[in-house]
Amino acid sequence: MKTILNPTKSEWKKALKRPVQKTKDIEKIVKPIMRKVKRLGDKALVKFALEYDHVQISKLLVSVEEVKLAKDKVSPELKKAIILAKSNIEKFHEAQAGNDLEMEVMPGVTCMRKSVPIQRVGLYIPGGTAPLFSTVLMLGIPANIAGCEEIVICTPPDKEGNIHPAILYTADLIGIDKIVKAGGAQAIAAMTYGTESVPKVDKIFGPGNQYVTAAKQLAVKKGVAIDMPAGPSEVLVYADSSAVPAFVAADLLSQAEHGVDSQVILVASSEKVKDKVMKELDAQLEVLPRKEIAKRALENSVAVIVGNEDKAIKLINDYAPEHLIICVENEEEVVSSIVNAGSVFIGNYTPESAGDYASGTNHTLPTYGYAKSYSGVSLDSFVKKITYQKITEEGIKNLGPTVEVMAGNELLEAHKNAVTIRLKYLEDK
Ligand code: HSO
Ligand code: ZN
Repeated sequence: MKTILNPTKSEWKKALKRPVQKTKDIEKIVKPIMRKVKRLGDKALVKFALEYDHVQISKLLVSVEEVKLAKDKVSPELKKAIILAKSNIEKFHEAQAGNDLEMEVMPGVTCMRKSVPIQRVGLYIPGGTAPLFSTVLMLGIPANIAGCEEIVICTPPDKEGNIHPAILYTADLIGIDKIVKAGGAQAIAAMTYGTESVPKVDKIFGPGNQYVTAAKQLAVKKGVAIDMPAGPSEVLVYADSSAVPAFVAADLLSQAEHGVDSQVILVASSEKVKDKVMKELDAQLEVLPRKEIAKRALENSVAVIVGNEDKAIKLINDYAPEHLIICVENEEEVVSSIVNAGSVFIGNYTPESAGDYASGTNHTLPTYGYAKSYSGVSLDSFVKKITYQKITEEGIKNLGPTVEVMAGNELLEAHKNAVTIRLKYLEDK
């Protein structure tokens, strides 16, 4: 991890630059995959599973028996943990409902807005080195609460053609029964176009590698919405002498172990704070099973020493981290000054891991600086808002002349006439 001391804005901009994503090269690989899935449907999914995942799949859809078997393989301890996480995530996401509104803006003119579920959603759950069954909770729970009609999960199988038992257990627990053994760009293509086994969906959610991300971007061009643009995962920890160095180091490492491209940033109030964290980091890194991944992620990572709090806040808002951990004396003021972050973790006893799994907030968050303009996944992500209006005779009399004047001045005579004809009708009545 390299260190920079009291940087100017241009220095920190350079040091905290995210790695450039080579989207064009990846698109070149992904486009033919998308086309093939569109043309050949399930056949293409089977073919790509053999080619990329080295597994021959006889049935793409997970069967009831497979789910049953998986349930027996999950330990009671893990089941208990997943059930508790589910309860917290449900509570927090259920509380996000209920912002429908209805108001009479002037006599006889009523406007309404109602949340309506997105009908068909596709959830992508990565497999690979870390099977993210927690993501099943984070995406499946709000989809259920929103009332989405059709929910499909796509997730890659292992070399034996099986899905990780905890993914199947979790999906079953929240009532999702359509699980397809498909990963990578081909899974996104299947949800974009629909195949014999995979329904075409209206919106695709979930994290994934660069191929999945590129495929999601291409899906957008085909009229399918996505949760958000994505880049590698990241955390920024802002620490002063009130932070426990061992905790800070543990948080940095928890993000670093996600992938070699993860970025972790430490903003320390002094060199002393930074040194203490680094010492802990080195010691903790040595004993991590995913040490090699974390080590490489740390190579892309930076410690910044910023003595001045205002400047630290400016740097954080400029970087717009996916996860922001704040461990400083002046906690409240710093928290209230944050305007760009995916999710904020406050104080020594709030590790990012809590939000990753079980506190109740969602862990699907904007990376790569998108926190400047995107929110993380929430109940809102699974609904769209329809507006309604109802105008009475009295209402059209009150509002009509205004519309006539505006339409006339935009030189849109037909618009104006749609009002005039009604007002005249009422006059003649
Ligand atoms: N930190 C990840 C989420 C996750 N962590 C899932 C563990 N499992 C999102 O950036
Ligand atoms: Zn994580």
